[in-house]
Amino acid sequence: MNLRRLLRPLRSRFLFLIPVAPALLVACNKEDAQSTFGTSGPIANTQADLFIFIFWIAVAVFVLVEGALIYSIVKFRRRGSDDSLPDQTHGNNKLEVIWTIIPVLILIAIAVPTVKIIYDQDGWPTDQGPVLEVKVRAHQWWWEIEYPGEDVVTANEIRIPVGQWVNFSMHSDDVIHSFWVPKLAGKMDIVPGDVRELAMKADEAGFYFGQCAEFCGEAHAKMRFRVKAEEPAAFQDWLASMRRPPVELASTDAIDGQKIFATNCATCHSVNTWQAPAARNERTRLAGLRETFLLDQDLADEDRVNLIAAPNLTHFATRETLGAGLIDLTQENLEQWIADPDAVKEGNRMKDLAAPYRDGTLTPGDVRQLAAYLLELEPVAAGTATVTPGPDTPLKRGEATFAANCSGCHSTGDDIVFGPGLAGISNRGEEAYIRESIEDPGAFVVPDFSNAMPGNFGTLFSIEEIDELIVYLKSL
Ligand code: HEC
Ligand code: HEC
Ligand SMILES: [Cu+2]
Repeated sequence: MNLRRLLRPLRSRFLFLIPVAPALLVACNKEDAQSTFGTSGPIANTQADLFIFIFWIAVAVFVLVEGALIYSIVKFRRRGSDDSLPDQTHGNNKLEVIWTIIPVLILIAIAVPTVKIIYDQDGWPTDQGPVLEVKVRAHQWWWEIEYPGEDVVTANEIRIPVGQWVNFSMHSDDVIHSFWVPKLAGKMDIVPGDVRELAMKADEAGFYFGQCAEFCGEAHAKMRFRVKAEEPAAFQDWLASMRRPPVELASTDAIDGQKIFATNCATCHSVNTWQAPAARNERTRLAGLRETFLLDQDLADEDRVNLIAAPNLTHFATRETLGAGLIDLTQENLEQWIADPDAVKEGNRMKDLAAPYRDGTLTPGDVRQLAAYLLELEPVAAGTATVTPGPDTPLKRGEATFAANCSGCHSTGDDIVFGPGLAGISNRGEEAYIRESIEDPGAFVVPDFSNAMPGNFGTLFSIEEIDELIVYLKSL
């Protein structure tokens, strides 16, 4: 049989590879946002180098083994009508020892650098300056970000300084997720109930793509995020800006939007963590929302309060993306998100749970005003407001604590936001009742409301802070 005839069926069978091959090769483009070849930090660089090293060993093995195979097929093929058996080489000790030892040597050559790098990359170098700690908490399907000790909380976009080691300590509030910034480091699974740590460093400024890399439910593929690496001074400026108050709203749309937000959106989203107490409370607030959500699963439809932990929106206008790193933050995209979040990101919990979507009460006008409001949420310029003059009476301090911690659920009039309106609260009970309502809200649950007020204010606030709150509440 001649060789051409032998190869003919193969040729047609593998024709489909011709259109597919370029598609496969595209995955190797260094410039792509999630390419593991276009690396920008020491962790990813080392991992890519190790990959290339193993890749070339595999190429050499492939060429040698396939070469030997093809050579034997051609050289020892059956010729003419000679039916006699070729020489048999069973039990050739020399050959068998050689082809056992070679793979062992290859595996050792791969194992030594691999194991070394696994140990090297556990933690961070101790001789390269201070390490920035960033807390990441994964939620279905977005990321909560906290800078411990800085009183800064944000979501979905993580700012880090270029050239400094950053240690991400990661938790999950629900299922297993995986944190992956391909250009900076390999992925790390985040398991509920456990803390996982992953250190990395960005050598170049950039807006790096991140992606959850462990299937975690309906919107998993769209659970993205960004890491924005910027010069250390710019990073410090950003941290400081996150603690400054927002600019005064300028447009009437934004001012109207703020009211719509307070009644429809503030139950899940906070916009006030530029204030330190609110920033410190954000984690507990989100954990409380998560508990309400779990509790909700057991309730009949009419009893459900439908709350869930949601991304922090403080100074939202300074972000560049929306929907957990999914699309650019533009007026048009934002309006589309608010009008119908599911059209942008199928399965997200905002559309499922937020009351205005269940009741279909948001008008196109509301949507426009809400977007206008969110797009005006940015900090005042540095120097304009070095912390608004401290409220100095107990009443004023109580008011500030209330604005930062309670106003998302309570109006100071008669309107029900999520909890009861608090106007005239002192007529509803003695001071002891108000105190108990704050410190132990479960002790007496106001009829027709669910027991969904966070239970940790008693430990979160000092005795003075609670006294001030009561002074303020009694004034309503
Ligand atoms: C039931 C709780 C809940 C309510 C109420 C709610 N949201 Fe959301 N919102 C979420 C959740 C959860 C997400 C994250 C969705 C995702 O990315 O999977 C989200 C995401 C967002 C985002 C994108 C944030 C980001 O960083 O990508 C914006 C903007 C937003 N919501 C605005 C609003 C507005 C405006 C309202 C009021 C009309 C509102 N939300 C009401 C739960 C809620
Ligand atoms: C997550 C929403 C939420 C937050 C935040 C919240 N509350 Fe409440 N609050 C409720 C709900 C729901 C009730 C009614 C159920 C109950 O009595 O526990 C309530 C009840 C109350 C009552 C009793 C009202 C009455 O009519 O008798 C007081 C007083 C009160 N809250 C004060 C506060 C203060 C002060 C803060 C901030 C430190 C605060 N709440 C934060 C949801 C909230
Ligand atoms: Cu995930």
